[in-house]
Amino acid sequence: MKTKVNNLIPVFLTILICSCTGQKKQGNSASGGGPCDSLATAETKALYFNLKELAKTKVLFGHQDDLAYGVHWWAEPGRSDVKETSGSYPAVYGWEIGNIEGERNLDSVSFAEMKEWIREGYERGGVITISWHEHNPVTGGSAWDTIGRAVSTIIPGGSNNELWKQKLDMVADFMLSLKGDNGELIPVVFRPYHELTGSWFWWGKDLCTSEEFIRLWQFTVDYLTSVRNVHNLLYAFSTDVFDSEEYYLDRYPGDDFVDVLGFDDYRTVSNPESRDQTINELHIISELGKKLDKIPAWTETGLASIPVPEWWTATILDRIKADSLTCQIAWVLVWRNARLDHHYAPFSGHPSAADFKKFRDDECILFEDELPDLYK
Ligand code: BMA
Repeated sequence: MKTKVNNLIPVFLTILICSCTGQKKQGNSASGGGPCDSLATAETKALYFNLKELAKTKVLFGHQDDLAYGVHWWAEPGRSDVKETSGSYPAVYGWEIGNIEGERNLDSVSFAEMKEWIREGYERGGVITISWHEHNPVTGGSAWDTIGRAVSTIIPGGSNNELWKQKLDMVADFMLSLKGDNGELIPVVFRPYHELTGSWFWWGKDLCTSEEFIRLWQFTVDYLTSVRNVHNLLYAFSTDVFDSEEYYLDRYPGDDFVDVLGFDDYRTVSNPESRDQTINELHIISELGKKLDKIPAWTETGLASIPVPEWWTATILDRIKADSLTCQIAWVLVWRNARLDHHYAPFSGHPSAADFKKFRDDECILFEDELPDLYK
């Protein structure tokens, strides 16, 4: 009798844990090679399959906040520093929803205008990806405020879990408000809790355990898909610089919770001597993409203010085209054109503009005007 009861305890505990944590998910299943949200909308599924396929031969170029402002302008309809120097809008538009509780994001971009720009870019065939530099939920400080071991407080069972659900509700409302001209939900590659291998954000490596990070990620995906029925998202996991598969996967939340394997790297592209390190990252991410059947992507990079006129072909293109594996990433995105001392794409008259045009003309690189229909 004792033995029998003992045998039942693990089963009972598993059921109890799963029902309390919501780990028994309806919506998430990576089976069949589709997105981890098995209820993803038709357009979201199409985007997933098209990006995975395109990654084998082409690399999409992306730019953060491209339509919102440039180095010398703010919120002017139709403008884009990338278009004004290359002739096309970027293929991927990065947006940011930190300060989701406000009217403007942490970089002062109005959420109402952002929704319009997202619709505009999507209607032209571009890809939308959204990052989330959310405030520290313990202190109310910025994403860079690492006080308070915040992750442990917002996961289920933590004192701020309800608060975090409210934030996720705001994220859900925002995502569900993104509609194309025909009323369909606009697919978004959502990239929360990025650069998790560094310790500069409150969700970073030294500020939570692996278990806590993974729990936060899984909770986020479960809450958005199963509780809020958000089905227009692909989920991008992105580390900072890395040098091995083991290091990259240390806090990987699992195949059922991730669609895009991303990494941010500003460091190795700033120095010609780090060429091999960038190439190593591209090899690992492309191989992992195949192994785990996910979309590999270079989710953030850039050289601040691009002081090297040939940086586009001599560094980025050179590394992406180093061999047949390095070019097998779905996209590469450079950061925002905030001001003269903080911009990552050229503007009219920029010393790197001519080289940027060469980069844009390479057969491997796709800008928006060269994109196939990604949503069918
Ligand atoms: C950082 C900088 C900050 C900005 C943040 C979120 O890399 O550009 O100025 O607030 O990204 O966009």
